[in-house]
Amino acid sequence: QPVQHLADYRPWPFGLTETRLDLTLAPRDTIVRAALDLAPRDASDPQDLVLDGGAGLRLQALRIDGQAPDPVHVTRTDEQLIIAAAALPHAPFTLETEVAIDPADNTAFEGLYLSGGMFCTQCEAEGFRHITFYPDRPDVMTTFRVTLRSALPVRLSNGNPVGDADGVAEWHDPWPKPAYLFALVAGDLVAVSDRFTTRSGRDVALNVWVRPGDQDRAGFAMESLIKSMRWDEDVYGREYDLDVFNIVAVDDFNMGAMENKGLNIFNSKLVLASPETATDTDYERIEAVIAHEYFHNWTGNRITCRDWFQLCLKEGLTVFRDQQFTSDMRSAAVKRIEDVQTLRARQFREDQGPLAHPPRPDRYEEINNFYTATVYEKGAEVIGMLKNLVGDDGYARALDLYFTRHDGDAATIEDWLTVFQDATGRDLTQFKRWYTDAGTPTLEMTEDWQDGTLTLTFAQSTPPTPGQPDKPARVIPIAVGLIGPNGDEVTPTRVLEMTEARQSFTFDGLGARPVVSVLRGFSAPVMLKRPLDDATRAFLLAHDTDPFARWEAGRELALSALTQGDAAQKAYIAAIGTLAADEGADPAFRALCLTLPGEEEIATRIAAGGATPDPDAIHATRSDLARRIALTHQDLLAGLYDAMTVPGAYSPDAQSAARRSLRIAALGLLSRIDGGDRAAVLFGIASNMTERMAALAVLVRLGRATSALQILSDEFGDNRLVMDKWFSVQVMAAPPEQAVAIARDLAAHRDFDWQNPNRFRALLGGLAANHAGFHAADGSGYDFTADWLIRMDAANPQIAARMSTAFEIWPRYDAPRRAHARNALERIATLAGLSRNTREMVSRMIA
Ligand code: B3K
Ligand code: ZN
Repeated sequence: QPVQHLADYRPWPFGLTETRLDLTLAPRDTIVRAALDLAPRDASDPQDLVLDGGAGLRLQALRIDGQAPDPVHVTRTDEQLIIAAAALPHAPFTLETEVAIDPADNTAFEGLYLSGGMFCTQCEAEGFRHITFYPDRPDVMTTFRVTLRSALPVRLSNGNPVGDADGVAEWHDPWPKPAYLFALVAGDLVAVSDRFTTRSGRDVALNVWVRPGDQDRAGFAMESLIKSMRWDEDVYGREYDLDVFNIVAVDDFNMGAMENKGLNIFNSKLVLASPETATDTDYERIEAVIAHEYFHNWTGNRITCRDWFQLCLKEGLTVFRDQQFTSDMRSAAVKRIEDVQTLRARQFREDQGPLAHPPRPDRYEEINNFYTATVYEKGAEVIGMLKNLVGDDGYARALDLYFTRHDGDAATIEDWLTVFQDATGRDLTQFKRWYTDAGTPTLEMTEDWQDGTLTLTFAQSTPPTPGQPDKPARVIPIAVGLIGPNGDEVTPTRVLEMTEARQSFTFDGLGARPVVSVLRGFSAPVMLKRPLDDATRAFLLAHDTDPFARWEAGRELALSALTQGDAAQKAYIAAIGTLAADEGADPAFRALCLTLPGEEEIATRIAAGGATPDPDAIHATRSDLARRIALTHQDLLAGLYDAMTVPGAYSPDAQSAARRSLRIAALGLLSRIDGGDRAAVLFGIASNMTERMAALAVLVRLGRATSALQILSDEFGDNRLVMDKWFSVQVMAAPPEQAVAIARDLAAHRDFDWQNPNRFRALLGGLAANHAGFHAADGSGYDFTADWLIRMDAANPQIAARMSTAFEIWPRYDAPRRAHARNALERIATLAGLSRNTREMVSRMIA
């Protein structure tokens, strides 16, 4: 398939008014009968009917208005079925097809497949074409009627149930939708059920479907769904629009979850949770992803994307909405810091390497390669900036207009920006660059103080990215507050709008020179550089009223402690000691301040400064600093560790989780000097998985986890999700010099079911997350990963291509490492039969 270009978009030349599907499910020879009610858009200009669908579809019948067309008018290519215009009526007609497919052989988990005896589907982005011949593009929207035939007890599809008897279920979805939102499930499932009444009085049946035996771990998912439905009504005025909402948990799933209309399908790790098996982080993720998929009902389903270049229209907005939801359910300050950490670790990293692309790309070969941190997380940041610029009222008016104007549409980024322009009167021409230009801008700030006037001068620049050598200036909203020498805020937060490459802003009438708190709330996704001494950073860490800026001051101090000398370390250690002891502060915030930046983030920072990161040195320096913190503050940390227990039964709420996070932060630091004794005790007595996993990670790092690992596998050997953790922690937390050898041993373990995406990610993703281990100087981490990518590519291209991003920043390392990485990538690139997915990724990386 050639490169797809945004500029080549053309509407489909037919209208589609209804799709009827009839499936007889079987592991092999599932029969799919499809009837499509079509009409040419322009009868005076006859067009061929081009349907997507490749060699995997065994065509058994083809009829136009009940008649088989003359075979000379029918062509099949590797990826399409083409019926010549000459064989088509000039008026509305019905196309019927019948194909046979083999879900049991579908190891790519795209289209219709089997997972543990259950039939399920994944159609985004282009999976529907593996089920039947169809115009598989998001701008073709229609209603669906589906008949499912299967002896399995539960048979689900989109929309409302019409009937279910004698192994035949019928579903009708009245809301027009593109094929990527189609889904079906058939299996031996049980439901946790509840009901929800929408504010206009619609009574909705809610079900979370799981395998028998898993019901007691599905309650939290249901609670999260109900909270999401209420929140979307309260905050966005968006109601649910069907009589049922089904969620199904599936063990084999390529990503997190999928927003199919009325039938969300989830990776079981984002549904199932109990205190004994899931961590606080798992609970928070479940709540957020249930919300995300539910919110897609309006931002994604009712209003979808015109084409896949517009993917961030639905994903950026839906991430932004789920972030708002989590801030409302939990601590807004902590959530913002967590989101910035994720953005830096994943998106800034992506922007720094050969895979950098804008939130709205204008070319791709394989769209599944563009479900990235840039499309999702940066897509959400761009909306946050927009909201900053137009204000809360402007944002609310624009969103109302978006929903009224575009309900039922397949829309574009242009449509989205036009709504903001129309609702607020603001010209967004320059703002649009955030969507079309790749790269993380660097923002430099200098200060000048004279006679009561403070002048802040900012300079922005963005390094070149693939295909985009020149980067014009962008609009950057810079939230600034001023703090007086005594620690009081003298100027509350104000958003400066930078539009030039270089621009100054003044604050006058000031009595004494203030300390500048800048980029409050991380008001723009940029790398800020400002000359600031450690004492001033420590002052901000103590006094800033903006929690993000306060945390950021600590982060900057930590980075300076890691790269500068002894004095910087002393300043940092003293400052975080004060903060950790501050009983007035949220324990989760204190935990975030006590946690050192990760090795990956440190490497990204070093590379952004133009230097070459040395993974071994980063690892050693970071470990030393952690040890120094522990030595200096051992009494304080031991006190926190003992005090931050949570009495009573486990609860995943934010306050309890906050206390556990501070306790765990203290545990991690103390383990640098107590030999892991506390962790060994905690692993033995803790009854919740949060503390057990934290203790286990410490024990793995210290090489004393043998018996703990044994205990965990004896207890949970038959629980896939716990065993995924068991695999990943051993590699992720391993001493770097042993990580590859441990990964190799685990890959030979009888429970390493590599075709299961979660298990594969646990091991290979665990290694990629061990920065110094993956980047082992002898190239062994690269070779091991390449071997497995090659093997996985033959079974499941999406997973292989996704995991290949472990290499995405290879050019920033030293020459010997670069040579090893290039060899590994070239070994993959030259493979015969490589998938389009992995080929595109690897060729972009070695271009
Ligand atoms: N829209 C899906 C992701 C589909 C990924 C296709 N490779 C889940 C989500 O973002 O909500
Ligand atoms: Zn999404």
